[in-house]
Amino acid sequence: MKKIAILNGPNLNRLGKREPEIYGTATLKDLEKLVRAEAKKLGVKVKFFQSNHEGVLVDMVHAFADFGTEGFIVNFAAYSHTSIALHDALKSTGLPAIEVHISDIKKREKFRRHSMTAGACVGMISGQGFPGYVEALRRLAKL
Ligand code: CA2
Repeated sequence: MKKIAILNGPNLNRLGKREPEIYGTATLKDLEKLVRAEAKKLGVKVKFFQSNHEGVLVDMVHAFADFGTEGFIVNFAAYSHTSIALHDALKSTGLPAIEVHISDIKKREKFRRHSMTAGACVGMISGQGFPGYVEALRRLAKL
């Protein structure tokens, strides 16, 4: 069974609490339920992890890779725009990653329009809400 890790970055544990016009009203737990349901259909094993700390996310990219993960879905949130460390961590695994953003980062503030980590990914899905994660899982399941 293919193993995929889903990593979420800073403040995504606050989903559903504020800014529903941008991120919707559902929570990170709701996202997990949605993705788990799709994983079941696809016959894929999924692991979820969220942290507000850049170094912890780097460590978890390494740990998931070392323990047999075959691909990543990443939403490093604000670190997507700044983190060479997370870019390099993904690259260091040699594994396929798809970056997901709930909102459309190209249509938001200038500082969100560039992703530092997308260059280490085989694809990016932005602005599709939670279904973006489901689509990313489908794509990785086919690789
Ligand atoms: O659209 C996305 O998925 C983002 O990665 C979300 C990040 C943001 O920094 C990126 O530019 C785009 C923000 C994470 C969640 O922030 C919240 C803010 C208020 C209430 C709940 C979550």
